[in-house]
Amino acid sequence: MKKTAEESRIDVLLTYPKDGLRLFQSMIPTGLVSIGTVLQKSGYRVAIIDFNHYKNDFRRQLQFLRPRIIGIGGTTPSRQGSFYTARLSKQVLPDTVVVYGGINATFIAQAVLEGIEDIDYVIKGEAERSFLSLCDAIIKNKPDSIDSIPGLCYRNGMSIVENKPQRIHDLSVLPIPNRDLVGNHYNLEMEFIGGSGDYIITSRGCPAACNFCSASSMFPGGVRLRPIDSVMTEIDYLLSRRKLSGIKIFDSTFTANREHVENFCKHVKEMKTQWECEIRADTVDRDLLRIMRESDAIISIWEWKHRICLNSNTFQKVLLQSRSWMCWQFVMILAFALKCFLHLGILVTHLRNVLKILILLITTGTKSIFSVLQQE
Ligand code: B12
Ligand code: SF4
Repeated sequence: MKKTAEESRIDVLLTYPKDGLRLFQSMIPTGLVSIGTVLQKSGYRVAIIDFNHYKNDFRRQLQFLRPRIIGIGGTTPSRQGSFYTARLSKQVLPDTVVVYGGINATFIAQAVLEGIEDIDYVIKGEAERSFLSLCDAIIKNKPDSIDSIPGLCYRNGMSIVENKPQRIHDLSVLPIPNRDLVGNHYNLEMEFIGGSGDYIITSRGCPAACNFCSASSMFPGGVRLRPIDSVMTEIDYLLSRRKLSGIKIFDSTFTANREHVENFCKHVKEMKTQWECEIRADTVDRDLLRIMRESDAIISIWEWKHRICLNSNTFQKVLLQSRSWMCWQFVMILAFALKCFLHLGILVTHLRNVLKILILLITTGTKSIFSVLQQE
């Protein structure tokens, strides 16, 4: 039977922009799905559109769904897609509230609200609870509560108000992300195990604060762990949905807490599935690697974020079982040398750019420099 206009209406539409580069595997937008699950559990009617897997007419679908609130996520490289979604949403449904959030929004909230009028609110940081509070305020008509929502940023006359983001201390309060919200068209090609897999996040945050990485600013205050029961229930859920070759752990730094890893390894053995993860080399030792290996892990090692993949099963076994620990040390030194080499390359590029701008300044004068750069 055809749905009536009121039946087809939803409360919240969450969208994820297209990865224009198309360089990567298709993976579910976990942050959005986590928010969607929390809203759904609180009784809101939620839909998610991931534009990486979308072939319909967005305008027509907007008219059909008529969401009260549209949440838009995305990364820095995909931000133009996020802004375009905001523009289309306001063109079709001018009264719908448009909210932008996620890793890019968190760091440029003020600039977004100053420059993009199609976006009504930005939510900084972890948004499961803040988004729920915003829905309660708008849909249940409690406008007075808006100014106290953590992480919420909005225009107030000529100024921009930016509330302090919320840190969800206890991750056990979050439900397991409901993958049915995004459908079954995701196929994560397992990098090291091979075959098709899926991914999970077992912790938030990172104890390090590398200056090129947003992990510890996005999820500040160190590492928070999900309870192991919840992690295992999620793995069980993933394995029950479809045939998978393995699971990928995509935490910022999975091996930041040794006890967590040991606990994970102990329990994951019972699942009889292979798993892979990327680690920071200085957070593990030989014993921990052995424990991981014995629980069917395929490990890829990052040394100061330059990755050396020990992706051959045999090579890992040889490394861990024989006396070839020296080989491991060698790999670390090699990685460090690689890092120095790359950084030197970046430095040279920067110096070349500075030199180029100086030459332009001298030859063209300051007035025309921007037009010259634009032409270039
Ligand atoms: C899995 C992953 C990927 C997957 C994408 C999967 C997907 N569809 O999301 C792949 C491999 C494709 C990928 C690619 C890239 N990635 Co990536 N990726 C990750 C990773 C490891 C996990 C993401 C995740 O699930 N996090 C867990 C969830 C719970 O957190 P979250 O997504 O941040 O969501 C929370 C908040 O952001 C917020 N939120 C999220 N969405 C929304 C939407 C609304 C409306 C609101 C209000 C709030 C909100 O609430 C959520 C719940 O609390 C993160 C690191 C990390 N640990 O987060 C990097 C990370 C997101 N990636 C990063 C980078 C740099 C990239 C690449 C640019 C790499 C490259 N050099 O090419 C590309 C970009 C591709 C593109 N064009 O967008 C950076 C992002 C930096 C930035 N400023 O954008 C991160 C943070 C890694 C880092 N520490 O530097 N990535
Ligand atoms: S260790 Fe990794 S996740 Fe942590 S801050 Fe450094 S690069 Fe980011």
